[in-house]
Amino acid sequence: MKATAKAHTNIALIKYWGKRDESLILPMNNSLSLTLDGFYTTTTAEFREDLTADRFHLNDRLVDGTEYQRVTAFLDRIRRAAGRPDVFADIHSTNHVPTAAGFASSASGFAALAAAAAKAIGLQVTDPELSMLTRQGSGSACRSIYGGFVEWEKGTKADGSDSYAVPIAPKDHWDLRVAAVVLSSSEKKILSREGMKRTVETSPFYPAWVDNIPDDLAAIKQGISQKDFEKVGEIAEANCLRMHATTLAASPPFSYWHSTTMAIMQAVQDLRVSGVPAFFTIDAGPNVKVLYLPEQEKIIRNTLQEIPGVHDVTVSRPGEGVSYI
Ligand code: 2P0
Repeated sequence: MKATAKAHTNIALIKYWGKRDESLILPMNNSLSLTLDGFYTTTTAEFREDLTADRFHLNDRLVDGTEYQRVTAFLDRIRRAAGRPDVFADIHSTNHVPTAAGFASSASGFAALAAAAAKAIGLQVTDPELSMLTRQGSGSACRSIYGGFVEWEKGTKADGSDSYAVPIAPKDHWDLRVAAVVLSSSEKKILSREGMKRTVETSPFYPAWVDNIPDDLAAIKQGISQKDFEKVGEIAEANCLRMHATTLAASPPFSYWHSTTMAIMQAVQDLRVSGVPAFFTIDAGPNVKVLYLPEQEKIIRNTLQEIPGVHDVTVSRPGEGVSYI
């Protein structure tokens, strides 16, 4: 009753922002991401008859508190699905993240945990079923089941049985690059879970966000299929800005950006003015991801590393989906 899985994190080009069901983690809108090869989690799950509670080790440290509660609540779902409410698990996870700042990566974490735990307990699942299961640990993680470009279908059913990820194009379809720019001070003040909830409940901009998604999705899927970098980059950057605009209109208002975040955004826009195609996207934190094509690697790296307040720049290529080791 032991299995090990590896999953990569993903960056959303069309963001998941807002839930219609908080318990089942059902989103208000479809989202679309690229799985990245630079950041991944490996997790070993072992279910044992002699354990009286789950144990969760992250990077060789025994975890307790909220983080542990989230993992054990997720394992409860796996136990229920497998019809084995009586067995507990020993979980060992390692986050392979090139820097200590930011990128705790619940996406790769829950995807690796779901795959390892389902296999270890003997649950036979298809990829869509695994994605659905993973979604209930963390929404964005359901996209990390697949490599390359991935869409998470929001679904319309109340039980969540039609809300899972679907592969759009494999990782070898297009050699896009994503530079993850980590800031020196990247303390995240408002967790994405709280941030999206406050936005859904209080931001008058939120309905406009939801209304705009089908147009962005249709256009970006066409851009991905045609490998039209300008089109994909423009839509991703605009979609990111719209998501962040919803937080400014929330009550009380909030923003994930630091001054360095804005300096990086400006630098990327300046690069475009000087003829270098590059676009940014930002999640629920101050770090920035920059999209570009391989031929721009040198100028992108040099430009980003020189910005004051930038701690680290790590480049990813499209990554693969979940695998078993
Ligand atoms: C995304 N984010 O699509 C968006 C963009 C942040 C901004 O998914 O509550 O950690 O576990 O479902 O997946 C972050 O939210 O939230 C996220 P839960 P999650 O990647």
